[in-house]
Order: sequence, then structure tokens, then C-alpha cells
Amino acid sequence: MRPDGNSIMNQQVTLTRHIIESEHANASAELGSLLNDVATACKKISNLVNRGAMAGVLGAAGSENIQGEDQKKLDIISNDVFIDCLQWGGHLAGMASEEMDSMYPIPENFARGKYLITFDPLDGSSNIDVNGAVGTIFSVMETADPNPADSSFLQPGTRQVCAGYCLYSSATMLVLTTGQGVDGFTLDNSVGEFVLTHPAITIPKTTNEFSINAAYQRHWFSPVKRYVDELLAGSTGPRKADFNMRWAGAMVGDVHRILSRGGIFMYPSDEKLAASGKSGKLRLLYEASPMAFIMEQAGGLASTGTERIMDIMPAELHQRVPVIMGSTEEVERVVSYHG
Ligand code: P6P
Repeated sequence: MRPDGNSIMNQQVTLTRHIIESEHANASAELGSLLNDVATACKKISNLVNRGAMAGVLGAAGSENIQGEDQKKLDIISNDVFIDCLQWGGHLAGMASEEMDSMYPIPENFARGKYLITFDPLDGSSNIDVNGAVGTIFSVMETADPNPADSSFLQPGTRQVCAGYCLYSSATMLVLTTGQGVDGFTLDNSVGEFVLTHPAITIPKTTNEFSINAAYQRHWFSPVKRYVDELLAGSTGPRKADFNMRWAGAMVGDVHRILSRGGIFMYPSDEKLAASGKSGKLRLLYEASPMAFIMEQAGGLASTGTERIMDIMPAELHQRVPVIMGSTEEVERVVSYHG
């Protein structure tokens, strides 16, 4: 054993140790314990996603969620895994999810705590049947109400105490912030622990890579249309540089790539969404807001095009918002075009 208390074998900093020892120590011991329960849920979902067809969990569930989207079996299973892993810990007063019409109160037979969690249990689940990247997104806030209702969750993103995602891809990675920067942990399947592999993630201020579903180009409003046209014009256009495009079909996959090497992710409002009364596709409380917290903590920006996502006061649980987030210089440009 070395004088610093580390054995030669113990080179790995686990999620639990990191929360206790690092700047996340600002997080209360209670939040640390809740995060360990979240990590357990993510390990279980990772195992189901990785076993896929062998576990008999692929395919449609034959039901629709409140979003009007066909649910996959794994959407529902992942939602149940999250509830089963978190409801008994005594840290939560309630849970809200993309897959549940309204909030889930912690049952009377379990102790309640001061936190609320919103989550998308399996973001990008349409990728599941084609073995594409999928993920879990979560956001933690506080409540003084021991008997919370949907309205208790309607807090601006600035009130989040923690946000994170778990990406189930070539590796399973948990990325989180408690307001003290962003850290990434990779699941070491040999011991079943999330290990600190990407401390203090910071996003490059500039980029030559953008993410948007170009199939909707004919519906875009002019600021986004102008911005993308300039990127596509490349070195012969006003940007005088060539750009690359990536679209993972799962926000977690695109956001993680952008955090890792820069980029801008856009799911803007458009004429088709507006015609159906929607201000965007992505949901504020369990997609846009947690990802905005992470982006800002990593040195990026997150806007609707006209306002900071973290400042939005939600009007209802499944509210949708336009999303433009990533490398500062590019987000600022798109916002200026909305000006
Ligand atoms: P489209 C997944 O359904 C999701 O909510 C995000 O994860 C993803 O970025 C987006 O929708 C994909 O939407 O319209 O390209 O299928």
C-alpha cells in the first residue's frame, strides 16, 4: 500500500469515490446516494440493450405514449427499471418520465426525500431495432412539497441540482454535472462499476460539424434555413470553410459527440410543427433542460434560438421546445440570425 492510501491495483476512480472526493462533494451525500441508484438503473438498462434480441426485448410494445409515439418494449421496460431502482431509496418525492402521462408519486410504503427526477428512460429508442446508439437522460431538482404533483416539476432549468445522460453505444458512458463541471464515466463491465475516464469535459468553442435532420429543410423558418445554407455552401460561401454533418437519430448520441469534439445540435421549430401546435419536437424537462445544463457546464450554449433554455419556466410537464445547443460560436451565430 502506498503512503497516499492507494494500492497499486486501485488506479480506478469509481463514480461513488468521485462523488465523495471531488468537487461533486458539493452534492449532498443524499444526492450522491441517489446518483448511485441512477447508475444502477443505467447498468441494468445497458445490460438489456446489449442483450437486445437475445433478451426478447426488441420490437414494438403495441402501445402509444402521451407524445403520440409508438412505444418500444424497451421504452416501457427501461421506465420500469428506473422506477424500481429509485423509488425505495428515500431520496425522491416523485418521478416524471417521457413514458408516463403524469408524475409518479413515491408509494406510501417507501420513505420520501427532497428530490424530484425527470427522465427519458430510453432516448432514441427507434434506433434499438437497428442496433443504433440509444441513451437515458435524467434531471434532478428539489421540492419542499412532500406530496408533489405535476406542477411541482414545473421549475426552470436553472433550478436543476444535477443532470446527466447514459449513452449505450460502443461503450456505456455516464456523463453528469452537479454544477461543478462535467465528468464522464465508462462502465467497466468486468467489475460492474462506472469508472472516471473523462474528467472535466469541455466543449470546443468552434466546430466544423453540425447536426440537424435535413429531411425537414422545406419546413424550416428562415434563420435556420439561412444558417444551414451557409454551412452547405462551404468554402465557396460566406463561411469560407467546409462543414460536415452527422445525425444520430438519438439526442444522447449527438450531444455526446458534440461534447467530445465540438459541434452544434439543432432540432428547431418549423412550419410543420407549428401547424400542429407544437413549438418543437424535443421535450423541455427531460431532454432539452438537462442537456442544456450539461452543455453550459462544459462551456457551450443552449438556446431555443430566441431564449436560453435554462431560463424557460415550464407551462406543462411534457412541454416541447426548439433546441439549438453546442459550440459557443455557432450557437451565438444562429441566435444572431433569429435576432
Ligand atoms: P427525428 C428521439 O426520438 C428524439 O427524441 C431525439 O433523441 C432525436 O434527436 C430526435 O428525436 C430524432 O428525431 O425527427 O430525426 O426522428
